[in-house]
Formats: sequence, structure tokens, C-alpha cells
Amino acid sequence: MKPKTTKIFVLAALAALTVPSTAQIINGSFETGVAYGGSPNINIPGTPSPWVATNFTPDCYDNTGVDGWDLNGIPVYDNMFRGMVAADGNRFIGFAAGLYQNTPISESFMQVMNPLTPGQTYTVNAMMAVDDLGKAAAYSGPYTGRGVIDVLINGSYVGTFGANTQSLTWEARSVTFVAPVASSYTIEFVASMGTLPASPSYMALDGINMVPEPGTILAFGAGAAALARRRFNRRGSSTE
Ligand SMILES: [Ca+2]
Repeated sequence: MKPKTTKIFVLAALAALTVPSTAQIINGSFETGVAYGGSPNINIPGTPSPWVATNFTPDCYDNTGVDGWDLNGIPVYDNMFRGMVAADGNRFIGFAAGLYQNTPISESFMQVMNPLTPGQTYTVNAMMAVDDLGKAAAYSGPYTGRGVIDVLINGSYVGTFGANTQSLTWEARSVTFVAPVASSYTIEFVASMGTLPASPSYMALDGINMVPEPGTILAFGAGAAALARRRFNRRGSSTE
């Protein structure tokens, strides 16, 4: 009887450990792949693969200046994010929620992720910053707001990265969601001015990653163990 119980707990522990170790989000720090091909251009998206722009043209910043806007910011944008050092590595993405010819616009970008486990709870973590110093009036600005970033999974809204509390400062943000049943998964980030009335906002993201919620794994392991115990007890009691 005793060894059987031990085996059940070992199996439950193994089940908890077999969570895929592959990163769900690919290139979440934007460090690899071509952004602009060495020549930053505000008229094309600076989203290295597998990221793709889904609305307008998010901008890639590269502190080394090799493939993206360097520490001088975007000159034509009145030096947006000038002096901003990436939160992780050398590159980050800047994108806007503003007014283009008096019409609100939201820049956005997405990727097809590695597969998720349906029903599993995940947390998306990222570093977020804002340049709200009132620059780039001619480019859907002036950007004076501290907007928010909506997170979409497979096109459905799952949460929002709340507004920054300081200018030009990386702050950690996260959103938790339960993976839907699907054959493939996308994640998308949409810049938003936030609750109206709000001001045009130009925000940055870096160091994006996704992790399975530990509580869920523990609950699953405990649940499996409880189920196994119940089966064991039922079998045990039937011999009485
Ligand atoms: Ca980075």
C-alpha cells in the first residue's frame, strides 16, 4: 500500500514538471532579426520577425544604432525616446496612440506564438515606458499622454498594461489570461490613449515574455494527486 501512494505522488510531480520549456513568445526582446535592414525609416514598420505590424508603423529603437533608431531618438519625430536605453539588450519597440488628421489611431503589432496549452493560465510580462514630453506635433502628436496598451490573444482582448507613472522610465506590467482552445495562437499589442479624454501617447515595450501561472500548475498537480488518492482510497475501501 505504501509504495503505491508514493508512486502516485511521483507521477503527480512529474505531471507538474512536464510543462513545455519552450518560450511561448518568440523574440520578445526584439534582439534578433532584421528591423529595417540597417536604415531606420519612419514610413515602414520596424518589427523584427516573427513580429508584424497590424496597424500603421511601430518603430524599432536600437541603442547601438545598427538597425533602428539610436540613443538620439527619431530625429524627424523631434527625438522621441532620446537617450532611452533598452530595458533588455539593445532594442525595443515604440508605438503610438494619437490623432492622425483628427482621427484617433492606434498602432499595433503581433506575432504567431509557439503553441499554448488550452485551459492553462499564463501571465504576459513586459517592460513599458512612455515619452510624454510633448514632442512630434507634426506626427500625430504632440505626445503628452500616458496611454495604455491592450493585450489581445487570438484577436480577443485579455487585459491592459496600465499607464506609466513616470516619464521615460521602464516599468513592469503584466496581464494574466487562460489559453483558449485553438490550433494556433497569436498575441497582439495595441497602443491606446486610454480613458477619454486622453492625450496622444507614445509608448515603448521591451522584454516581453509569457509564463505559465505557477498557481495553476500547483493546483493541477494537487488536483491530480487528490484524484489519484480518491481512486486509491476507493479501491482500498472495496477490499474491506
Ligand atoms: Ca530588447
